[in-house]
Amino acid sequence: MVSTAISAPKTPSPKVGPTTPDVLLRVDGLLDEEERQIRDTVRALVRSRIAPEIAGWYEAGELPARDLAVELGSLGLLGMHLRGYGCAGTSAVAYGLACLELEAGDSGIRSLVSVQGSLAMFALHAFGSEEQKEQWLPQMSAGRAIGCFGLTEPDFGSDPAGMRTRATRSGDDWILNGAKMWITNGSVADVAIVWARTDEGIRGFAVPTDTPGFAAHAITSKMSLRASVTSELVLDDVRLPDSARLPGATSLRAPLSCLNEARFGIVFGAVGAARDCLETALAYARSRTQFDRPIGGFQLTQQKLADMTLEYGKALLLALHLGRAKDADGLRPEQVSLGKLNNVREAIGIARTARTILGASGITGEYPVMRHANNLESVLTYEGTSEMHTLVIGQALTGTAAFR
Ligand code: TGC
Ligand code: FAD
Repeated sequence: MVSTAISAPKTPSPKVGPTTPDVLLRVDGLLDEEERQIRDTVRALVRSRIAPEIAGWYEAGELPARDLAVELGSLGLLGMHLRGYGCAGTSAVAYGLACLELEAGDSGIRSLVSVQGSLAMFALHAFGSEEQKEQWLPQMSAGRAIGCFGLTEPDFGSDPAGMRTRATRSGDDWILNGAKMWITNGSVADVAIVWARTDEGIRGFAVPTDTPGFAAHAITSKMSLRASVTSELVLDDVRLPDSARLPGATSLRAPLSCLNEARFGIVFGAVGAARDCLETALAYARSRTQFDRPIGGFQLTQQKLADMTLEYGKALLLALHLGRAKDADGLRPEQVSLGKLNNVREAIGIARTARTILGASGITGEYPVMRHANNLESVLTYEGTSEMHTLVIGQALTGTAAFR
């Protein structure tokens, strides 16, 4: 008789020695060869170029943005998910993984890349004329030109529909007047994508920053995102030809659709900041001794490490799920909101818990944890506050908008 017995499934014996969150979660198995390669390349760049310098840049409130842009451009990381015009044309997941690794270095580095590729370059790619694309995209993808994206104003942050910056017709030209606030890359930009109100509705303009009447003032005294350039833009009778207007942008929908791209990068990026905090806390817990034993041997510390690993893993899975869905058939804005709301919130939680494990050392710049925690406060606010993303999800679930 033929035996029908089914052999027992192979159960690996439990791991006794220390492991890492990524090994425990079998992260490598979630990625294909090309994705692992891109991840490893960006991780190596962060380890060799960013990690040794970032604490100093952060403390000084500086970023060598121009040099970094060229280095990031040479690796194909600027506008990497866009096609043509010198851009790499990678998948959304590959772009997300690059953001994850960059933000494991610092949110400011990911911001430089997000604003360049997902906001300024994406706006030109999606809404620009052929002439604008040819003029700006190749040099921006190489990092020879830097872009910024001016949507927020001093009196209109969460509610950009109220913007006061105005573009008025003057013969064949446009005259722009107004101010934009909190603009990443503003003072180092060669081109500013400026959103302005016209008689026909909201329009976008590619403003060369050497145009008379344009000025950018760096915002200093930040306690967060210190290794990132943040500026106020002032437009005082800036005269532009109609060829500077983005012809495909015909309403607020245009800038809001750029935000989806940058928010997607943050869904992954926040996971990178969380991972760096978790790995730092793990290493510290293994080496720091109190009461004659490593603090990692106490149950309370182990509970923190286990909970952080769970939330890190769930955030990574959510990011990958959204990335695969984006690559398959695109994401709706509220799906991006799910990822941004959860992953930034959990990354902040992980950073705060990691800080407790490091005790007093956790408040210093010697370790990256407090820097990530401070940065993540900006990440929670920019690209739509957590309240805005909650309301976007609420609107999707109920069909009722509760913004106003
Ligand atoms: P609402 O009436 O809902 O929408 C106006 C039109 O836009 C469409 N729409 C979107 N389209 C694409 N993607 C989205 N995410 C969209 N959200 C809305 C909408 O369908 C409508 O289209 P149409 O054709 O019917 O006219 O607009 P609202 O005024 O009620 O506002 C909605 C709200 C609150 C969700 C929106 O204003 C919002 O997202 N506010 C948050 C603002 C924000 O996130 N600002 C970010 C600035 S950039 C930045 O922070 C960079 S940080 C640096 C870095 O990334 O590193
Ligand atoms: P507000 O909109 O004034 O909100 C204040 C508080 O009120 C928040 O908690 C908010 O959630 C809450 N709130 C507002 N409306 C409601 C409501 N209807 N219901 C419930 N709560 C509500 N912008 C750009 O355009 N380009 C950039 O490159 C850029 N870079 C940035 C870099 C940094 C470091 C920072 C901090 C910000 C940047 N921003 C940029 C601006 C950012 O997008 C805004 O700060 C953000 O959209 C929130 O606007 P606000 O700060 O004016 O806050």
